[in-house]
Amino acid sequence: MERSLILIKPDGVQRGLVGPILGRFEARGLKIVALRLVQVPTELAERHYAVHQGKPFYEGLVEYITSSPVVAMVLEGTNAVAAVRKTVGATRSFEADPGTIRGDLALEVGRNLVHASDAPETAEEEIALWFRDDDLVDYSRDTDAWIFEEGR
Ligand code: DAT
Ligand code: MG
Repeated sequence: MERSLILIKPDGVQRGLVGPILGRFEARGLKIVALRLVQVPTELAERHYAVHQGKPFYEGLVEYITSSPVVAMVLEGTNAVAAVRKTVGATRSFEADPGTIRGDLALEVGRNLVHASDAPETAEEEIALWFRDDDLVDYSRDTDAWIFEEGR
C-alpha cells in the first residue's frame, strides 16, 4: 500500500472547505492513517518547500502556508500518490480540469487549496517531516475488500 502526504492549505481551512476536500479523498476510497491541524512554524514551511528555495514565488509560498492553520494528513491506498495528484488537479488552479479539487474550487496558483506529494519517494520524506512514526495508525476498514481487490 502506498502513502501520500496531503495538506489542506490555509485557504481551504479559512474557506470552510476542509470537509468537502477530505470528503473527496474518502469517497475515492483512500484511507486516513494520520490527521492533524497545524499552525505551521516557518522552519517546517522552509523544509517542506526546500526544493523551491530561490524561485521567485518561494517567499510568498512560505508566507501563505504559515498564514493560518493547515490540515495535514497521510492517506493510504493503491497508487495513492498518483491518485491523489489526479484528484487535486493541476498546480495552476485556473488550468485544472473540472472535477478536480482545484478545478472546481480554486482560481489561482498561489491559492490552490491543497498540497500533495508528487512521488512515492518524496511522500516518504514528507510524511517523516510532518508526522512521527507513532502518529500513523495501522487499522483496517470493513469496506477495504470493496475498495481494494486484494483488500484485507
Ligand atoms: P504542486 O503544489 O502542484 O505540487 P509545485 O510543487 O510545482 O506544485 O509548487 C509548489 C507550490 O508553489 C504550488 O502549489 C504553488 C506554488 N507555485 C508553483 N509554481 C508557481 C508559479 N509559477 N508561480 C507562483 N506560485 C507557484
Ligand atoms: Mg509539489
